[in-house]
Amino acid sequence: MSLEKYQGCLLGLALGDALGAPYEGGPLERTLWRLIGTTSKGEMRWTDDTQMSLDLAESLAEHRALNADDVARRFAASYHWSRGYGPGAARLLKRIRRGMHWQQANRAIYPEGSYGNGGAMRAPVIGLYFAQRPGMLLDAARTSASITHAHPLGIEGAVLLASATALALAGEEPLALLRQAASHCSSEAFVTRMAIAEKWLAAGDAPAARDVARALGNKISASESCVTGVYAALRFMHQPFLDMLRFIAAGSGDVDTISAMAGAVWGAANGAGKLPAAQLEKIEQRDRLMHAAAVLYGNRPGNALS
Ligand code: R7I
Ligand code: MG
Ligand code: MG
Ligand code: MG
Repeated sequence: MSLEKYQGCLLGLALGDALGAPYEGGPLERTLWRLIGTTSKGEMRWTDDTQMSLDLAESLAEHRALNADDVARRFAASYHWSRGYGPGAARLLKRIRRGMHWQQANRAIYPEGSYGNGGAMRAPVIGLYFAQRPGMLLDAARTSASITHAHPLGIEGAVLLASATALALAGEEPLALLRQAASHCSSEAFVTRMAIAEKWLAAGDAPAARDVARALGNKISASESCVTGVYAALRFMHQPFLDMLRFIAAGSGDVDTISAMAGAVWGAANGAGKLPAAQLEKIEQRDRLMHAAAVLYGNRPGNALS
């Protein structure tokens, strides 16, 4: 556990998001991002993945606990179409903003809750904050996801990313990390994919990006993206960050989110100092990201100084 690893995680998440965003979606979305993907100061913009991670981090920092009502309010207040939120998430956040309680609003969109990857893409923040409280981490991951992603698969994705992040902070090596993270998976969709990823890592295989996307997924649903993100982080854990992002982009699909998840786990393992400096220089709101990481680090339960 070090401040540098906390900053590596949040900056890695934001960099993965911003560098992956130009590859997300079809021709229409890519054209739109060429128009809105840069700030007026020439910085790289990030998307909903980073916005929701910051909202969650800043709420945890202020309340020194997971306060679901406050997190929901922050998500809704931050909503802006130009961050590229998922379609259901956009409708949900507008309802919360109009005053509907999140518990009622999210069931009004999808009766079983959303199984999109939006709950998992911000779960690394839960891994950071509860890194030294394994007994609280899983529950917090579930609660934080259920605000917008109450479907069991949406929640399972969040549990996977939160635990993978905490294990990366603790310095676990790829195969051991994967096995421990897999012990928290229960659905066939996740268990089957984690077993494939474990087999590849154990054998030292390096399947092509397209084959990984086909076997582990590259879509907007949690079950078809989270294992891919974790696998990419572990396969490239001891290789350059940008090689990992190129690999994910070559698999196409939900590139910003898979890169954000992989970037967070990779950054938690390697620390901010290993992130590519030129790209880091150009990311928007870098100071806010650094500050959020520092406050999560300082306030985390179990920290002797908190
Ligand atoms: O999961 P979510 O927040 O989207 C995140 C993605 C990331 O790629 C971001 O980068 C951003 O681009 O969006 O958004 P949701 O709308 O909750 O879920 C994503 C999609 O999954 C939905 O738009 C639906 O297509 C699908 N989906 C469902 N479809 C039917 N029934 C999710 N849950 C259901 C369901 O219960
Ligand atoms: Mg996004
Ligand atoms: Mg999008
Ligand atoms: Mg995405």
